[in-house]
Amino acid sequence: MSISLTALAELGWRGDFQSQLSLEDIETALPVRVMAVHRGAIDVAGIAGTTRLPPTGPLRDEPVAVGDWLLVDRIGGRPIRRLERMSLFKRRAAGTGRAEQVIAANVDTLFVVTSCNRDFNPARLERYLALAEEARVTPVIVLTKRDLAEDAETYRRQAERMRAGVLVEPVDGRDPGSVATLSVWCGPGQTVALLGSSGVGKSTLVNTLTGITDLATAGIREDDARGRHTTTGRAMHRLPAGGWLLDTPGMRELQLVDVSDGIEAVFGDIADLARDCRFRDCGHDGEPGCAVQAAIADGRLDPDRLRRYRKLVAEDRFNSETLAERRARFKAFGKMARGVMAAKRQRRERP
Ligand SMILES: Nc1nc2c(ncn2[C@@H]2O[C@H](COP(=O)(O)OP(=O)(O)OP(=O)(O)O)[C@@H](O)[C@H]2O)c(=O)[nH]1
Ligand SMILES: [Mg+2]
Ligand SMILES: [Zn+2]
Repeated sequence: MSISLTALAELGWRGDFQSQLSLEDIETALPVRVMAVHRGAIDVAGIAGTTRLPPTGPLRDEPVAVGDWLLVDRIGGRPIRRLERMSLFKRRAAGTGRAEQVIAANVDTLFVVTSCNRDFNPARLERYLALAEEARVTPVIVLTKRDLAEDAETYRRQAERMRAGVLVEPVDGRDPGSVATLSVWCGPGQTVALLGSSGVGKSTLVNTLTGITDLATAGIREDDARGRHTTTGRAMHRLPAGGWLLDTPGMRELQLVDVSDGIEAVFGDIADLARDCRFRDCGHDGEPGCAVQAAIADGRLDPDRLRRYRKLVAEDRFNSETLAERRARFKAFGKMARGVMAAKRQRRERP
């Protein structure tokens, strides 16, 4: 049996995954994509349809995200290994350990959702763009509620300045005709995810894109740690255009941690200017020969953007450093605890 590449392509299979297969893999294994993650099991889809896998093999030792590609045994259907991801959204879990959690993998496009009204927030946009960059996902800024704005073009131009070359689409999220401009990113084999703060119109957009009237209630129900029922909905939803909408509640709580490269990329305009500052370590704070301040003085750079940049850098540094320190402390504690246990055992063993 040869692998049906068209069927796989519809699930988002790419050359980048194909090239990870050895000849032996091709003979003995089949690729499947993770469609939903439940506690203690995952749903995968491949050329043989959809199946549920128990947490064995790589699923036991390693967290798997919605959107991941796995290789499974052709005969037993058991998972063999996870393929390298083309993109990954992750976050730190809440609580003391703050382990890394994988949220969504192999996303092609991130719809960064914000609205054409007083909710429009440049700082938030820049933050989301930095997260997209870090996850290696192409962002598209979706400006909802264009019908409520007197001049949606003003918002579009402002959004376009958040990152050089970023695509911006103003839409009325309730109108299928208007949302149709997003269909280029929703075609066969394409995976999209959404990020945006409360009330900007994410659910409305999802409903219009999928044609499902209430996705929130179509989510997967499972018990949370306290035994309550919550709608988790960590799943991929089929889009009528042939693509996949990756819906995960974890996306909403993505924090700015370890995204310094993403920030530098989003604020590439400031980095470009800074190259012309007289001092290599210029703080753009009144030093002579500062190209950044010169750009502000003649209106090429918005002083607010420089402020927001500094704030994001500081925030990322604070979050990342604190976590590193915390990790080090836990490591030291673990070492101490193991030492105490070993000492106890030795004492017990001695007559
Ligand atoms: N006029 C207009 N109203 C919109 C548009 N998009 C969303 N709305 C309205 O805005 C409100 C909030 O939209 P939701 O889709 O629930 O927002 P959300 O982003 O899912 O919010 P959370 O679930 O809280 O994160 C609803 O009353 C929508 O009907 C739009 O493009 N135009
Ligand atoms: Mg919603
Ligand atoms: Zn400078």
